[in-house]
Order: sequence, then C-alpha cells, then structure tokens
Amino acid sequence: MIGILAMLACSGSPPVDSAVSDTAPQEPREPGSYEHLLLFDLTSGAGGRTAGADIDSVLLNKPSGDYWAATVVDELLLGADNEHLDSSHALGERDSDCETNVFASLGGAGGYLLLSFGEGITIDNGDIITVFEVGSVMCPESGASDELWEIGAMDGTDLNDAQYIGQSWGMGEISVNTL
Ligand SMILES: [Ca+2]
Ligand SMILES: [Ca+2]
Repeated sequence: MIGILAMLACSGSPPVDSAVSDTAPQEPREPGSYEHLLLFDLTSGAGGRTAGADIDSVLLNKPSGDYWAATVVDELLLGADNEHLDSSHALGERDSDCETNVFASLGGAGGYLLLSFGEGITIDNGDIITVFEVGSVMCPESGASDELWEIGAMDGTDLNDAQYIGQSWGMGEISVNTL
C-alpha cells in the first residue's frame, strides 16, 4: 500500500522550464529540523468503538533525550461509533495497558494527529520515533489487531508540506532518515 505522504512526495515539483530559469532560485531548505509530527491512519475498512489506529502515546528519541508528544496542533478523528475521540489521550507517557484504555482512535484512513514534542524540540534525521498503537504487539492476549499508520514531519499545519518518514503497524519504531 502506498500512503498519502508517499504519494505527495512522488508528486513533487514539476521540472523547471528553461524559460523561467533566470528567475531567482529558491533557497534550498536545510535538511531536517521540522516542528511537527504528522501521524496518519492508513487502516482500511475501520469501524466500531475503537475505529482505526489506537494511539496510546508517541515517543521521540533524540541524542539529547526522550520526548513524549506534548501538544496536539491539529487533528481529524473519524468514525461514527468511535468512543476514543479525546486526542489528549495520545499525549504524554504511556498510560494504556491491556485493561486500561487511555488512547485516541484515529478512526481509519484519513484520520490524523499533528503533534508537537515541545517548544524547540524538532524532528531530525537520526531520531527514532516510536508509536504505541494498542494492538496485538502491546496486548497479545486481547485479540486486538495491529493497525497500519504512517508518519511524516512538517512545519505549520498544511498537510501538503509533510515530508514522508515511514509507516508501520501496531507498536512500531521508525528511524528518521528521509528528511
Ligand atoms: Ca482500533
Ligand atoms: Ca495515552
């Protein structure tokens, strides 16, 4: 499956026409150092009380230390029967286990959280991001399924600006090396 961020990345910029090549070139952006993490649900056919990816918490591991998601900058939680619509349940340290359900359900493909890890904490190549999605990896006895998600990094709130980082399912860890 190709996620929306991968598709956005592929759509890229059109080739520069020679007729406009004498206009001032845009300064290339310094790599890395993005403010926000986009966590995008890729679960197809999601429904029910815990529709889509069930996010307990998100951890950013940097050379300077570990940071839990601190603020929801923007969100879209879907699902008519979704009972886990409080996005703050995805913030802070892990507090769900197999009996306690303090997570936010993104509701299926199209649902997302845009997260900040705190003032001045950026997302850079070399970081490791762990998404704690409540499923069979976290709770093997529960019968819960691991749901598919994708992450990207961006400044501001325009999802079109997201730079693809990677995708996984359930409780997954991704090394950042695409920024
Ligand atoms: Ca779910
Ligand atoms: Ca939580």
